[in-house]
Order: sequence, then C-alpha cells, then structure tokens
Amino acid sequence: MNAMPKPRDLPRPALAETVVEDFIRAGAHRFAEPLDPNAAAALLAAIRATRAFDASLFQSEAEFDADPQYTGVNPRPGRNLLERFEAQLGFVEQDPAIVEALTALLGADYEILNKKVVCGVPASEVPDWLRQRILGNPVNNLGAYVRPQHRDITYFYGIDFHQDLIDYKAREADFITLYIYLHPVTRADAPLYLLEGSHALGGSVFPHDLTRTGEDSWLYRNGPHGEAAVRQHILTGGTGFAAMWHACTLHGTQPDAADHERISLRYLIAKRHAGRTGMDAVNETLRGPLSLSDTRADLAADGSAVIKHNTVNKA
Ligand SMILES: O=C(O)CCC(=O)C(=O)O
Repeated sequence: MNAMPKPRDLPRPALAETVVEDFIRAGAHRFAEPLDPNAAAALLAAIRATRAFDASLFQSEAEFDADPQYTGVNPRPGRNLLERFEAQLGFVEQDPAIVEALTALLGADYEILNKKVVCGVPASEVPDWLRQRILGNPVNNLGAYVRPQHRDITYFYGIDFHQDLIDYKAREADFITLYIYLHPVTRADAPLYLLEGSHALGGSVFPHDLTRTGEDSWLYRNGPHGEAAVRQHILTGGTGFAAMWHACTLHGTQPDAADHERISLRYLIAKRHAGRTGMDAVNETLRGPLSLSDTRADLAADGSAVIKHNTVNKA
C-alpha cells in the first residue's frame, strides 16, 4: 500500500493558478515573498533624497486660497518622479513572481497604464489649517495643497474605501493595481485596508454602502446587484512587500499616525491581449457591472469635496 504523501511532498499549485484563484475568491493576491529588499531600500533612499517629506511640501493657506486647483494635481507624463528612476524599477517589473502573476491574469503582453510614488503624509507634518479643512473628507489626496513642484508624487492623508475603477469612467475592469512597500509598514504607517471578496459585486459608485458587522467584517451592498459579507484584511508588511488587487476591490487607508511618511509604489497594469486570460475567468464570476458611466458622487464641479463622511477611519 502506498503511504499517504506528507504535506511537504504534495506538489504546490503553480503561482499562476493561485493568483487567478485568489482573484476569483478574494479579489486580491498577496505575494508570499518580498521583492528584493536591497533594491527597494536603495530606491527609497533615492526618493527621500529628492525632498523633505514635511510641512514644507505645502502651500500656505493664503497661497492656496488665491487660486485653488483641485484637479490635474497628480503625477502625469513629464511630471512623475518615477521617470527619473526607471533604471531602478527592475526589481519590480522583472521580478519572476510578479511577471508570472501578471501574465496569468492579463496575458503576456500586459501594459503598464500608470506607475507612481505614493506617500502617506504623517499627521505631524500636515499644517493645522489644512487638517481642519479636510477633516472628515472621504478622499484626502493632498495634491491640491502641495506646492506645484512637488506634484510628481501622490500624497495622501487617508482615503476611504474605494475601487480603483473610480478613475476610469466607462472603462472595463480589465486592469489590476500592484502596490509595493519600500520600507516596513505597521498598523501606524497607514497600511492598506482591503475588503476581500468586495470585487464580486462589480463596479459601484463611490462612496460605498458599508455596514460594520464585526471586528474584521463588513456588509457591503451594491444596490440592485446585491450584497456580500466581506472580510477586512490590513496589509502590513516588510520592505519589498507586494500585493495586487482587482479594479473593483474596495480598499482604503487611514491617516498616517506614525511620525514619518509612508512611501510606496503603485502600478496600474492592464490587459492588452484580445484573447482569453485569467482576468476573463475572474470577471465572469462578478455579479455586478464591469464598467460604470459615473464612478463617484462625492465631488462638486470644481473637484472639491461635497460629502463629509469617511468609513475607513472608523475601521
Ligand atoms: O497609499 C494610500 O494611502 C492610498 C492608495 C490607494 O488606495 C490608491 O492609490 O488607490
């Protein structure tokens, strides 16, 4: 009689299979191994050398009020710090596990739509006048308030649960977000809060209908598309930690409570291939729309916030 195989003798499923299964079940995949921590630390040092991540990032209240600009304040081609560090991004873009996962989901000819540095600004460095103004806002992207020369990075003071589809009106959810920590991120460093399984209800207009049901659990409703009990997972991790999620997966951050900034890399990567890929298998399981003609209901015409409500800060 053959002996039962011991657990360590069982073949492990290929990463490609695991990633697609994780996306179907949870709408996200966390990589088991960090990306090269030395390369991540070297890139972090180079980013930190470009500016002081302190109150000097910001305009004064009078400067801001003289000409408030709420839109066009994120990195864009020609004003994106990562363009300077292209040669240092191989530890992400050529990492074998990242390439295998992206190929499984999006096909071998996937396309990087966008990549940038994201900074969680610590509470201690946000000027008082600004903290008062943005208190309770669901989306605290601080790009409007930073000096124009610093808008080659995206700065957050927390952002409520949202889908990355929010920035892509009328586009199908054919892309993923890849997020990498360049230094250890603890509960105090504005880690990502991910609602596993929330992608299953498809696209949904921001802000989202979420009711807390327990320490780590929420009831999420998407109008006529139904409801789902979803689990909150807080992404803490070391240098080089990497995770990816579906464009409909709800996630957010609380304000950075540490006394230093949190610096990460954020990629949006899309399917280009016309044939069937893992993402098609994932999207076939969704119970709601794959695209939205309107993605948010929290802004006035000039881009300022009209809704003062935040769910992730109560998580
Ligand atoms: O880094 C953060 O604080 C938030 C990032 C995020 O949720 C996003 O860019 O979609």
